[in-house]
Amino acid sequence: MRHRAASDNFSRDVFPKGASWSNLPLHPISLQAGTTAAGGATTKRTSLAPAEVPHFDQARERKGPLGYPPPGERLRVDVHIDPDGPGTIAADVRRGLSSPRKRLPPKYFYDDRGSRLFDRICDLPEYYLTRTEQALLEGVADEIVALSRPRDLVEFGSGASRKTRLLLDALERATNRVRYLPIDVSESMLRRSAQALLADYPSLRIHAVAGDYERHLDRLPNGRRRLVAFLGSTIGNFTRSQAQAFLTRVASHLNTGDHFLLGVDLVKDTAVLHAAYNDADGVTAEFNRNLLHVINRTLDSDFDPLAFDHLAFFNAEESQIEMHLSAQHAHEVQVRALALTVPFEAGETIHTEISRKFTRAETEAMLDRAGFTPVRWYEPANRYFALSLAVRR
Ligand code: SAH
Ligand code: AVI
Repeated sequence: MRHRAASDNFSRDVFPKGASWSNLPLHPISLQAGTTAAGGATTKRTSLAPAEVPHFDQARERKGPLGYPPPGERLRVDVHIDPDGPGTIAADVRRGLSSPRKRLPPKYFYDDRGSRLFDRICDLPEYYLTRTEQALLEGVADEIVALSRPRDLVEFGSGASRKTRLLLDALERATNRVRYLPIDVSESMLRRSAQALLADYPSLRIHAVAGDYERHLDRLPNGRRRLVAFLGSTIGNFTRSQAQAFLTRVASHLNTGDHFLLGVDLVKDTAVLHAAYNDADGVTAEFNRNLLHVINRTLDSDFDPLAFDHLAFFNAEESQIEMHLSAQHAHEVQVRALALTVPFEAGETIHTEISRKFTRAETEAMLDRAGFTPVRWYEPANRYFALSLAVRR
């Protein structure tokens, strides 16, 4: 089979040729995505209890030309996104924009356009995180596979599943066949990435979950030896207490001996951090403003995203990059779906994201408190980024 070289630029496949952040289409938000799965894959919109979720092993297989079932039969997508349910965009926006210090949760960056913008960020020269983690993983994926020997590879916030490929390649080298279980709030990116993986890995089976990993962990089918990957330092987008609670919840869904692979961005020179979140091409600024496009479309509001400046700086006390959107002038925004008027003073900000930067001691203590025993710590010579492999006690 064809192995995609680690240096291959996967984003070229995901991000259309000739596109730039300024001409990316504003597609309908994935929270209201359609009902048809590409490639004939099974789509379930209903919530299934774990016990009801059939495993692929039980499915009848029709062999494709390579002796494997065709891609459509190797993909299942469960959709657990309910735009009207609790903890969703309407409730979060009402709470966040009514608060004296306005804030919005970062998970709403990732409609289709936001996911593509993030994928673009991953290739920016200033955004060292992706390429550092990728290079690290290239060197250690075989050892991670040997230590964890998974039957299921679970991934939280899988996005374009770029780095996943390094794990899948290592699994193939070890003739360790797995089922891949990505969970991501961006249904369109989840489907696009799954299709690309199915094409490149003819024996891979994917059971994707479009949902919120803060709310839908119980929707992941269970019962097999797992390697759970949470890459890209996405854990840094949680506050300290949210991260601890999340890891504890993850551990409670795992069995003794299951492994957890966590990517964390490390504390470093402020200028390097600052550049990573203030790139010269303004892609991060557009990613930040995309949140307002998402709210406009989803909640019928009239934000002018260009009336807000992108602000990103390192808060050393909290060891976190903070992203804000700062109103250029005093004005009011109507959020019609919520019958809400939101006043802004000139210079008033909406806090859109934190991106915490970690140390080894902090990361391992956090994993330990959650019920994991750290088994390996991998970091490159420049100590920009680390991978922590831990096992559920
Ligand atoms: N893991 C990839 C992508 C990181 S970007 C990488 O390392 O490059 C963060 C990803 O997490 C996005 O794909 C976003 O859609 C997803 N995400 C953010 N919040 C989420 C949530 N609450 N539940 C599920 N997915 C979420
Ligand atoms: C997904 N997450 C880890 C990214 C980060 O670095 O915090 C999101 C991002 N925000 C701005 N640039 C990238």
